[in-house]
Amino acid sequence: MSDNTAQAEPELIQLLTPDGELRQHPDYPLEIDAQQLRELYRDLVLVRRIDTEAVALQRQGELGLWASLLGQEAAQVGSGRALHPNDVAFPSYREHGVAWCFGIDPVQLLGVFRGVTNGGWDPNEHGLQLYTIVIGSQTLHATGYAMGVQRDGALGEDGTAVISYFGDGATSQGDTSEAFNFAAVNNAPVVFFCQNNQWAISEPLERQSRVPLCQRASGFGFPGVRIDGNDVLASLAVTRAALRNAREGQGPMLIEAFTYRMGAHTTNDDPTRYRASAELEEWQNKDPISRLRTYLVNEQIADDAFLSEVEAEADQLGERLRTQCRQLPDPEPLDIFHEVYAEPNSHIDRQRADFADYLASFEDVGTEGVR
Ligand SMILES: Cc1ncc(C[n+]2csc(CCOP(=O)(O)OP(=O)(O)O)c2C)c(N)n1
Repeated sequence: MSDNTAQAEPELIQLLTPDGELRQHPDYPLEIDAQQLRELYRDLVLVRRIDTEAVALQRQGELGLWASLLGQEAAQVGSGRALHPNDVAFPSYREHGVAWCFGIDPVQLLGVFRGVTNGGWDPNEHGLQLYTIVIGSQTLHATGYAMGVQRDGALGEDGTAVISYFGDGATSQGDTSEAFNFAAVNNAPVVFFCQNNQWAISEPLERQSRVPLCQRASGFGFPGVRIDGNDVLASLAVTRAALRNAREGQGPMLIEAFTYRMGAHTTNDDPTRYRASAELEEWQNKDPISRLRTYLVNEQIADDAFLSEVEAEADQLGERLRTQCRQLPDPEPLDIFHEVYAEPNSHIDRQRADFADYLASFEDVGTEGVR
């Protein structure tokens, strides 16, 4: 392919520089007070601690797997805190920071990766749909839901906006292109939040797209922007604007959060086999937490007492997760058939009965041992 197909780099929307300096952006003015800034810092630190503990628990054999969000905390917390109570999110499997913003107890996330629950939480209770492993499929689920919101007339200031989280790799899935097109032609109230963490397991970004991902949106007829995904304030301001536009009936928007997966793809992966350590070091200098801490300290919004308080809270959270993860009860074998369909289903009933008979056929397991 000739070089003249390469595109100019789009603007990187950034409010907080890696050195911790705050700038206003003409299109995305941010109103935020000192208390809200401290809360964002607390969120980032606690979310990172959830991740660190979960990786350690997996190494100790307490979880089957974990998908680390290390490096992506700002993209997730900023966008998660932009959501209104009526908004609904469709996540991938790495959205632990978004789950935190929805008030999901992180022990429920551990339950998913320990394999002791079929889903983890009730989506109707929290507005966060279940984690999705089938890459890109949640973009279609989100778009369909958003079209439903539109048909219910549930738009407006107190209405519902929908957000779908996915990765750079997911943009190569047909589902994602179909979702973009459906959302565009129906003017659906959905925000596509792509965390471009530069890697889809071992596939680098240049193998996903010849054009910057945010520019994909224009071909479908809706706006797309690139934000600094390690800047929690850019993520908050731009997602807030996109959700507001969606609620007001202005249709979809694509946000490409330009970030980096600092850890492995999952605990099953070894990134040293396919990427250079210099790349990781470069991104460590853009760490999302240290830049906010620098800003808060320089502006005297946070003092040593506050920073130690947050650290102590993270220690307590870590201890609770270690204890409660080990206490999660193992499911009964027949629980696998729960919540497959919302309504009773004869196929599932038959499979459950067959499996119960099979279990009962073992000498040491009576029917009272199964539910
Ligand atoms: C439809 C489908 N194809 C392939 C896979 C296997 N798979 C799991 S994760 C992954 C990479 C996803 O990369 P990306 O969308 O960038 O998200 P990230 O893991 O980096 O957050 C792939 C190909 C899958 N889960 N679903």
